[in-house]
Amino acid sequence: MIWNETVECMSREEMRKLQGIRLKRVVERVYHNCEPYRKRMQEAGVSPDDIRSIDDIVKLPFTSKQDLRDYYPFGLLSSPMSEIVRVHASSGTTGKPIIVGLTRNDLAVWKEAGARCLTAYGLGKNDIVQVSYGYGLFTGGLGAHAAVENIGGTVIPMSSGNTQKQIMMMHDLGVKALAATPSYALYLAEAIANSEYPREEFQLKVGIFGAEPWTEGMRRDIEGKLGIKAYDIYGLTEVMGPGVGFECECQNGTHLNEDHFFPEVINSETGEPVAPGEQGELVFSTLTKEGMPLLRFRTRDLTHLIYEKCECGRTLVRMDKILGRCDDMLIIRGVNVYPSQIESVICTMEEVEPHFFITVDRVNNIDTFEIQVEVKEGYYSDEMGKMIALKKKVAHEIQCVVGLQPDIKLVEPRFLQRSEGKAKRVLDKRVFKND
Ligand code: DLL
Repeated sequence: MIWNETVECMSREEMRKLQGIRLKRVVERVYHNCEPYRKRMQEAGVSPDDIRSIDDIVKLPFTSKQDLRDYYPFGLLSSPMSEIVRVHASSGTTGKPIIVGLTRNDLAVWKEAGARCLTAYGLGKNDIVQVSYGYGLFTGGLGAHAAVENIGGTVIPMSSGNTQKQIMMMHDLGVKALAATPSYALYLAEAIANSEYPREEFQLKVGIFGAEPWTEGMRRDIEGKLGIKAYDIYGLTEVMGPGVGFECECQNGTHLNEDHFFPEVINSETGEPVAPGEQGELVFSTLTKEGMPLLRFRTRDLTHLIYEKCECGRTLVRMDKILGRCDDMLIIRGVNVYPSQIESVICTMEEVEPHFFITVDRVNNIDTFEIQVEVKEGYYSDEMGKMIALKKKVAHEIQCVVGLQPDIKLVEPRFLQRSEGKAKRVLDKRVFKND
């Protein structure tokens, strides 16, 4: 089933025409309503009159996460605050999060995008969907929630955590689809296997998994353990949370809702578009957003685009699975973490040196997050109580900024290897697993 056949199966020519009209409109909007955009465009010598078709997009300057930080919290809004009905946030590279503001119409577009995803997964109004993405500033919970309501399904707004209750609800209410991070899905699968409920008693058939990279191996693992079909859902806070892209039944790439989110792939070093089909950094322009439209936003996600028509009948462009990132952002238990955030905390604490080493792994399907922190000479002590208190303090300060509790290992002064070049501060052991 296809939710919006007119758009999802539109000819390339028609789609480009629609994208061109919408691009012109959004460029006018930001130019007239958002000072930083106007300035940036003037510096680049481009005005709304220069945008006549979607091909003209390359004339526009890029936007980056740094811009969202520089204009924190509301400097990039293109609608008056009175039109903003919702705020979401995602982690930035230092203490401050990135804030986005959405209008009523933005929420309508979001739930339209979400409905296309769920329909592609074979879900409809008779289905019960358990949303185990976190509700709150993170877009996962509320984004998936609105999508289920839009297709007329029944949503169970579980949010994340409380695994035993998750399993009970899934079992007792006859849940057909689970929306969660793939790593949490794996964790749940193991917990179900160890629970009092036999797997045959579950109605679960579909997984709606995203918010972090996952491999084909992980897909097979989850599908086998839960006896379901696992689909990819892609999105990012700045552009629109879950629903920017989705897999269809062919599972041959992730379709992008390109009538709302125009994708480009560029060489991340030069900023030039790559040759068609070549890998590079994914860039999005929001074509219909009102609250905080983004022009040529650099996602830092690496992938390539596939323009051939898909066997499912959709013509919406597809992207390959996200192959990695061209910045140092880690996604740990679904939470975006930058080493620079940790550095910003450590550097303000007088008891520790500005030296640390992060190790991320996956044990029993749960991400582990350990940070070795070097204690300063005068603060290093044989007294256990003192060291435990310091460990707790460091963990707490980091949690306040990152939103995730690390396992702190305090080490003696000069324990960590010093680097002569770029400091190597991260070991991510997960990358080689599951495939
Ligand atoms: O993770 C939005 C989301 C929620 C998507 C629920 C899907 C499901 P952020 O927290 O801003 O937003 O993180 C965005 O997560 O740039 C990618 O690096 C990564 N990511 C998101 N979905 C996928 C996916 C949400 N399906 C960042 N595959 C993005 C791989 C993904 N990476």
